[in-house]
Amino acid sequence: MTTLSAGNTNIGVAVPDLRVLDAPDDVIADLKQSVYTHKIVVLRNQELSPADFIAFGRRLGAVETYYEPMYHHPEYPEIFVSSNVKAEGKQVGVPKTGNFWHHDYSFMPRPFGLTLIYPQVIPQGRRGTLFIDMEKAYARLPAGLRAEIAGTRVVNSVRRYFKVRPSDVYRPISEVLAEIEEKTPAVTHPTVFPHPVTGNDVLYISEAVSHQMRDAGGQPLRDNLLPELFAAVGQADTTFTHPGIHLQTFDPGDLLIWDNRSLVHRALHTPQPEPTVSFRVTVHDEYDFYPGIGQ
Ligand code: 7UC
Ligand code: FE
Repeated sequence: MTTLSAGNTNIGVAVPDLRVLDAPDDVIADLKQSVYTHKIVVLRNQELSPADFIAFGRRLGAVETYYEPMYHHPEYPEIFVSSNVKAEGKQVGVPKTGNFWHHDYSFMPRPFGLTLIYPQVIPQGRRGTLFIDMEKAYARLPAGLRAEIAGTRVVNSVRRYFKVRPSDVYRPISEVLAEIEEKTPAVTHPTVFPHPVTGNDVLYISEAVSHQMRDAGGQPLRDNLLPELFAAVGQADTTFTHPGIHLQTFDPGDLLIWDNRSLVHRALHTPQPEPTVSFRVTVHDEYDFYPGIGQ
């Protein structure tokens, strides 16, 4: 394996030629371990059909199907499609996904540990995904902030980034908002939890979905605490030059796997959209997402 050069965050490792469907179980176990150690693994030179991609996901754990069908691959619902390319005049998947700091599924009661992205059509300009390692970010927080958030919880909701569906046109916005609250009510998670594999504490907040912090008794904490935390870790930096921010680029044939517990991420999109298509499979690994959450 070779270390990727991008950025100074020491995130990421590349694997040149792994036959992901034929590789023995112990090789897959090592691969998984390196996702937790290096946070991102880039598998180069992959040639997988949609069914192969899902089969590989199943070798890593239990595949989660996205709750909102608008994102599904027409033949393989387990694949989340991010695309601005119309197939025979029809929109497939959803354009401009994830253009905000988030963890996948952190607005759900039981998030998953691993995200796999397999880009299908890669734009020339502004390609890549930004990441922040929130394990490192927690370790670098000022001691005062670390003490203040000990034992607290964070409230997350998808409501600010829920994407209106074609079928929502002409619906009253109040009805759409009520549906979001009913189907995906706000959830609380620990603000900090130990990573089940590295054992290090992870700061689990994101600018897109985290909107309140509460003490152990459920009382709201001061309003400016979350913005201070976002600023400290780089999630408020609109120039993306904060030293904690890592840009991960990819080339055709690359398949990315990342640690969805410790990394927050954010997609880059071209202002003048060039064709972009990406397939995603998400996986619950064998560890509780955090202690006490259950399987
Ligand atoms: O459209 C999107 O950017 C999807 C986003 C709100 N959620 C992705 C996820 O897995 O949490
Ligand atoms: Fe995402």
